[in-house]
Formats: sequence, C-alpha cells, structure tokens
Amino acid sequence: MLNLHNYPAIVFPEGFLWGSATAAHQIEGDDIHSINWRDQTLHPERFIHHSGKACDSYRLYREDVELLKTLGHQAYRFSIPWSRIEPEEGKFCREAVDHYRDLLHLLKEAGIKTFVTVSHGSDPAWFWDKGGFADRNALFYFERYVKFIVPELEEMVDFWLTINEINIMERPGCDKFELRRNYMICHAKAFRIMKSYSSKPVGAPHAMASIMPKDPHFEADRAHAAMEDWILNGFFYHALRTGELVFPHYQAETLPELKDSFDFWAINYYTRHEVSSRTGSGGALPPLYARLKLIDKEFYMSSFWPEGLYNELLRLKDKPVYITENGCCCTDDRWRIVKMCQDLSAVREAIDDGVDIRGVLHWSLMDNYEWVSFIPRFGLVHVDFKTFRRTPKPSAWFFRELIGQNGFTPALIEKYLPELPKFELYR
Ligand code: IFM
Repeated sequence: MLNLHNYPAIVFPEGFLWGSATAAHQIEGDDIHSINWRDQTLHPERFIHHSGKACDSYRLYREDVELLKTLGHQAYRFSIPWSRIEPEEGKFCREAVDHYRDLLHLLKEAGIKTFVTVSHGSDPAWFWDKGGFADRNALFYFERYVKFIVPELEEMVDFWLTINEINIMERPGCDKFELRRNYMICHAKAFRIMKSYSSKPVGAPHAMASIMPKDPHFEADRAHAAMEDWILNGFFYHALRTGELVFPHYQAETLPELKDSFDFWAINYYTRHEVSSRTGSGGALPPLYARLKLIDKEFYMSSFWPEGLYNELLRLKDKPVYITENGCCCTDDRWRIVKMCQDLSAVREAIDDGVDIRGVLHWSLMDNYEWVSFIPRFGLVHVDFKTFRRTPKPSAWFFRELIGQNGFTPALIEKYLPELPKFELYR
C-alpha cells in the first residue's frame, strides 16, 4: 500500500463540489410500507438485524441538516422513499411530500446543493405484489410515481438521480436479464419525465467496481474477468450511450428511449473484485490476498484499490462525472481517512488525464443500516443506534478541512494520521 505520508499536496479544480450521501431506508427508520421492511419481517433468517428506527432521521432530519452545515458539506445526496410517498396503491401521502419539501427547503436555505434519488431500495410492498420491477406490466406504477413526485420537488432539486445501482439489482426468483432490462426501461422513463418537468441534470448511480482475474497469467481467468466486467460495467455504459442491451446468452435489444438518457455519469465506487474460472460459482469475489480486516466480519469492502477507480474513470470521458458514493466501512476510523486520500488522489489523476469530474459525495454522512445489518459502519458521523446521538468522527473533521482547502496537504494528513493504521489481514 502506498505511504500516505509521501503524498504530494493535491488541489481540486475551482468549484469542485464536496458532500455526502445517504438513502432513506438506511437512515430514516420505520420504512414500514417498503418491500424491504416486509422481507425483514417475514424472513428474519435472511437478515442479521431489522432496520427498525435506523438512525431515526425521518424525525431528526433538521438535526441532520445542522450536522451537514457544521461539517461544511456543500452538497447532500438523499433519496425519496416511494414507500412513504405512495404507501398504498394510488394513494399519495401529502404529509410525506411536505416532509421532503421541508428538507429540501432547509438545505436550500443552508446553501447545500441537493442530489435527489427517486429510487434507492424503498419500493412499496404493494408494487412487488403486482410483480414489481420483475414484471413489465407493473412498470407503469413506477412511471406514475415519478410523474407525481418530480413536479412536487422540482424547484428545489439541483441534480436528479433515477434508480440506484441498476447494474447490481437482483431479486430471488427473478431472471437477471429481464430484471435488468426492466430497470433500464424505468430509468429511461424517469429520465424523460425529469427532463420534461425540470432543467436540472439527471444521472443514474452506477455501482462501479474493478474486476480482476485471480490469475492474470491464466487465459480463462482473463476471459472470465473481461466478461464479468462487461456484465457489471460495460453493459451499463453501452446501454446508456446507445440504448442497446447486450447481455451474454440473450438476444440483443434496442430501447430507443434509453439512448443518451443521462446528463452526467453518477459513479459509486468502493473496491475491486477478483474472478476465477475454477471456482464453479464463477462470480466476483473480494480478492483473497491483502484482505484488510476493516470490520469484524466478512464483507465485500475489504480491499482498497484506487488504481481501479482511476482506470475505470478513464472510460467515462464523454460526459461530466460526479462520484455519488465513495467511502468505506471500518471500526478504526483512520482507515476512512486513508481510503479517502487514496481514492481522491485517483480522482485527481483522472481529472489530469481528461475526465471531467465535478464532485465527490462521501458514503456516508452517518453510520446507517447496511441492508442486512448495522455492523458495517460507513459514517463520517458515529450514530448510537439506541439513543440516535450523532457524534462526528475524526474523519468528519478531516473531510471538513479538506473541503475548506479544496484538497489536502501532507500537513493535513499528518495532523489526523500521525501514525498510519497497522495492517491486519484476513487470511
Ligand atoms: O449502503 C450501500 C448503498 O445503499 C448503495 N451503495 C453501496 C453502499 C455501501 O455498501
């Protein structure tokens, strides 16, 4: 690993946007009408924890805006839970709409730019009873929801995000390609609706990862890695650029509405995966070497790989890029600072090499519910899940200073990391 104490001073272009990101299901609590809540209740064996009150942010949102102000964030990404807006089919909830209007209003007053995701894991349970994203006949409901919510919030939103991480969506019993195609159709519809009501830029957050062959000298591993990379990354870029869906073992298909359905690349980047053609299951796994023991649990986020971020970003020179998520979960908060510096230096290099990157949103503002448990803590701010007390970690103050300087210097790194954290590896 590179020695952070040898890093040069890094400055970002003027006007670069710094902030953080969250999602409703993960912070608000009581997402009772969502399919995730229903799954947690009906199949507790699939979850380590129930999301319950999460960070109680639906109630404490004013405090969270204060936190953003204190920490100097210039932008905030959050999501609108469809489950609260339309808890029952066709019944839109005024109180929920007003809640998000108020949140947007407070952010606007604070001068914080907003990135609003209209779908980030809070689909209403009733929608999935009708087939959800797996059923083409049910997609009409999503379109109706987007047509309702966009004009309600439009005047206060700065950037729209359609559906989070379409490229890794799966659901038990659903055909992978059918599901992906339907998400693509919905993204394209959401994009067109947003453009018809709003002049604000629209993107679709993409779960980007660097895919590596386990044995780079073995042809089958290289071929396998190339295919996995297409399925995860290339498929999505090609589809958004051209409207064509090209998926292994399926007849290619073109969706005219999908072509060029984005104003900027919205990128969520965390790590790399390794593929082996000898494991049977194939699929992408965290690399077996150098797996950092960041939390006391096996988790996909176990390897830092800024080189991957740099390489992947070079594929995206055709439109502006916002990093809509980047961060790590760790028990020792110093790792967060290490990863931030590594990934941001990769971002700076990609800018130098011609990628038009305009901002970075840290995942996440605060520790939150990581889909099956509260164990991975991704927050700049520590949350006590019993009292909901928020306490900024040193990384939050580091980030605040970084925002103030629009970059970082060796002196700043040494102030927060006089000693670099010690490696502890999973074997
Ligand atoms: O918490 C998730 C988020 O909901 C989507 N992107 C990855 C994050 C960390 O795993």
